[in-house]
Amino acid sequence: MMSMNVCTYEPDSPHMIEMLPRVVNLVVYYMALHYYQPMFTLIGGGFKKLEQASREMGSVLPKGVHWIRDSAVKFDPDNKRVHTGSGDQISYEYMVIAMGVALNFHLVPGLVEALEKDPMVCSNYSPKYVSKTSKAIHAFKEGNAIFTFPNTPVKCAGAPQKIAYLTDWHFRREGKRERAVVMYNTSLPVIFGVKKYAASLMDVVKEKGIQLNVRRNLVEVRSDKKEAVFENLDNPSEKITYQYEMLHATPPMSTPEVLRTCEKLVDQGGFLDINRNTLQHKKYPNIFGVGDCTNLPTAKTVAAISEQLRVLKKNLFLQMEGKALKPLYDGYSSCPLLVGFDKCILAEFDFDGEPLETFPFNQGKPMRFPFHLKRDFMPHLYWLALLTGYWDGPGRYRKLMHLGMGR
Ligand code: UQ1
Repeated sequence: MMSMNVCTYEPDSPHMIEMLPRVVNLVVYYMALHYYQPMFTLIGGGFKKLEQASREMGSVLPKGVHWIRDSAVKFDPDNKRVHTGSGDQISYEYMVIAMGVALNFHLVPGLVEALEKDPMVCSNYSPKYVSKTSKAIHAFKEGNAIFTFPNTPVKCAGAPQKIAYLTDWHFRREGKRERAVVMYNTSLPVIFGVKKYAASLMDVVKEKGIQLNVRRNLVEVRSDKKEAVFENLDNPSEKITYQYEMLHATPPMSTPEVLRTCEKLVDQGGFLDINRNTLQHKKYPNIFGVGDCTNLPTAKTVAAISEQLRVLKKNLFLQMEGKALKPLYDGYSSCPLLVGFDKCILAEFDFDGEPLETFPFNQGKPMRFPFHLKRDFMPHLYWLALLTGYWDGPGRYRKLMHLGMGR
């Protein structure tokens, strides 16, 4: 049995590695590569290559961190232990759980088979299928290009529609847009959960002639007939079948099984049950959480994680020193919504869906500057500053940009 001070654990499908370079001394994790997943939209869109989004895991872990190439198979929070796949037990004093979410392609009958066999079925969500997307866009001739959003919480809630906009852009350039129906079928009742940006996105949808169907959930793919079956979530007995020429699927997501089945740690939805302002577990004060596996009621993005890291660093140390925690997290999250090749709406908002914009201009308007921020600047910010512990969100810059006024 090993004994360590702080243990953070990353299983097979992290959104980002969410670690605390100066605090963590143990990482339980077994993936060989680490992916910068915000780049996956650009890879699917044909503007970047998968190799540009990955690094060797060993090269991004901070020096001094002990890397256990293993997986957690059971949490035992009462005895402060984690059981691993190889039969070890790790005891801890404090634990940060940052597991990300699992991609459950297998929960949609026929989807895995379609992704494996049909070159026109793709998903930007998986490194296995993301490179298929741009090939499918170029191979498309005519018919329905269908994009889906599942009936579960997802990471990067903008990604399922961003690829629809990039596809529309390619179709126009290749002169085949009139022969295509670009259809976005979402389980949500709205295009986006934050009012201000939903209004801008509705203008984009109208302008591009995209068919938006709300409350539609993908329940089956029949690749032999090129059919995608959706249920109407307002009337689940009603099934709607569409013929597809191209299908971009966003899989249902959940926390990984080891966490989801640990009732002591999770809420009813299976997400790590933490205080939304301090990031401390609601029952176990020596456990904290960040990122996609938590039940923080905000959008699951790396931008959100960057702000959560600041709060986590502060509160974990306060807890270790026996002091009162600070309710610092306001739900900040951000989603750079690409609405074409060179235009972006930079959504930034809090728990209440109120805009928290960094720059002193209206970020609800599609603009070129945030596109460059997303394509050219963010990857460097991630590799060089976030993973090394220097970037903890744009909060302080927002105050500067607004000359100390506002939040
Ligand atoms: C951000 O901090 C971040 O993490 C590095 C992202 O992920 C790639 C983002 O997309 C965004 C928008 C932010 C927020 C930063 C600024 C400068 C607005």
